[in-house]
Amino acid sequence: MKYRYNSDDLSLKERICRINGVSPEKLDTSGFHPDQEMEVLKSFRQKLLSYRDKRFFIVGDYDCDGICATVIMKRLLDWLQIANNYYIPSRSKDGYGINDRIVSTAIENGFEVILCVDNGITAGQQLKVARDAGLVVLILDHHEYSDSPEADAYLHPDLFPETYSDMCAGGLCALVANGFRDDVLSTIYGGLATLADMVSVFGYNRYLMKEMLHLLHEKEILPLNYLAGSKDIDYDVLSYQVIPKINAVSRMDEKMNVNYVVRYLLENNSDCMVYLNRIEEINKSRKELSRQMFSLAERIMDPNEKVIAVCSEAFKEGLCGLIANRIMYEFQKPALVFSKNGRELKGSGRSPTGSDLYSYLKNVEDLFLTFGGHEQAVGLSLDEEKLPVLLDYISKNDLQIEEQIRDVVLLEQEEIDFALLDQLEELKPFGPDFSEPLFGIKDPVIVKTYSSAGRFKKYSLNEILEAIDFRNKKEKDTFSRMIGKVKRDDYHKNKVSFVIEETV
Ligand SMILES: [Mn+2]
Repeated sequence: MKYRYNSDDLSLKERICRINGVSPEKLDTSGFHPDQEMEVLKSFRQKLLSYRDKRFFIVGDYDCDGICATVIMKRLLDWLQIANNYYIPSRSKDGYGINDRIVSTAIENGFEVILCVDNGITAGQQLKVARDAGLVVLILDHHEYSDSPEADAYLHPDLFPETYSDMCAGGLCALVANGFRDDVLSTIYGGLATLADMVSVFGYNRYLMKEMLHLLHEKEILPLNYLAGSKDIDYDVLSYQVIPKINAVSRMDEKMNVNYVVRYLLENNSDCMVYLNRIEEINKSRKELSRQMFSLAERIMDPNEKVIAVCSEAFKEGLCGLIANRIMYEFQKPALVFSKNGRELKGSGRSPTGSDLYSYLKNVEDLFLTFGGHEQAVGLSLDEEKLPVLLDYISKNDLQIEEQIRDVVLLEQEEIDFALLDQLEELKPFGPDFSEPLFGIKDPVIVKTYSSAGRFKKYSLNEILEAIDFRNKKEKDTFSRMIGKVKRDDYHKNKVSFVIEETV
């Protein structure tokens, strides 16, 4: 990793915008109004209303986006007094998206409309069966598609003007739902889905996320407040505490049916406590299992390979992506992690910015039973007898990784204070197209050092500033530069944290 130090005289906002290559005006969300109307949106709503006497079956997705989208549409249909039920497929038993079994269940149970949220746009085959059987199909989806969708009506962000073009399913659903009436929970869950789904943080997405946080500061939304625990809700608490808990359930779905998470979020009163304890427990075991899987991966992998590939019967399918991500992050290399069930291996791959794992594996696509994804993340499955061929390909063919240059906002340690924290808060949310800035401290002066055996090292720099290093590296404690992120300290309100990523 290379760093480029930026110490020009602009304001923090201007510096961070320049580093990200965006103009400061893009951060302004005042141009958005909930009552703003688009024709495609209006006609979708009319279409939906025209089926109001029919029985709806919402089919969602098991990640945070799909769950929030399901919650929003369930609330809307209830409010419109449309008879409805919902189903979120099981990650391990059904896999992603609507399938033949779900379609037959809908038909057998007398549903008349299938409403797919966060899936369906590429499920032409399955949905054709439903339409041939006389059901109406509606789709709210944001995934890429090439064939015209099999639906009586659909909405996809590519039908919208540019400022709405990279919305997730939860955001789409909030847009549809809030056109009927203003609903605080729909805005909140739309914003939460947007934060979770790693889509653009500009345009309507930004408006929605800022509205969400504003509403969460004004109102008590028990299911989310409980998941945040004792912490004050901000974007980081949502991204690193709340969303992972919501996502944990489908990863461990032998312990709890993911449909209960929809119920949990719908239940905006203390009754939701019943599910809360289970979600918390599942998240704990998800963390523990991830730790075990990672240390097993470390033991069986060859860290000298250019692309790290590991496979074990002990790996849990739903967690392979998380492990691949962690290997990639810690070893700065592309990683493939496979779980094994009978003869079938199911894997997830992650690779660093500046590389294209998708094209690299596309060359040997014939080896796979299923294969999909994009440059930095792939999902695939294969028969175990094909694994040696894949490993052979990996060992003989390099995956090019372009070295990244990361911009660093260079500051004196005295400049890192609560005022800076406030300025950063104003610029949030950060995301894939507006990344959280890296800061550099010039010649840090360390007043005191603490270390917590094997977990972290902490350096006290002045009365309010503490730098913390989780990297577990043995190095001397004198630095000419510390590079990292500036964070609020959740536990010590009178401190500002500097989370070290690199030291020079
Ligand atoms: Mn989604």
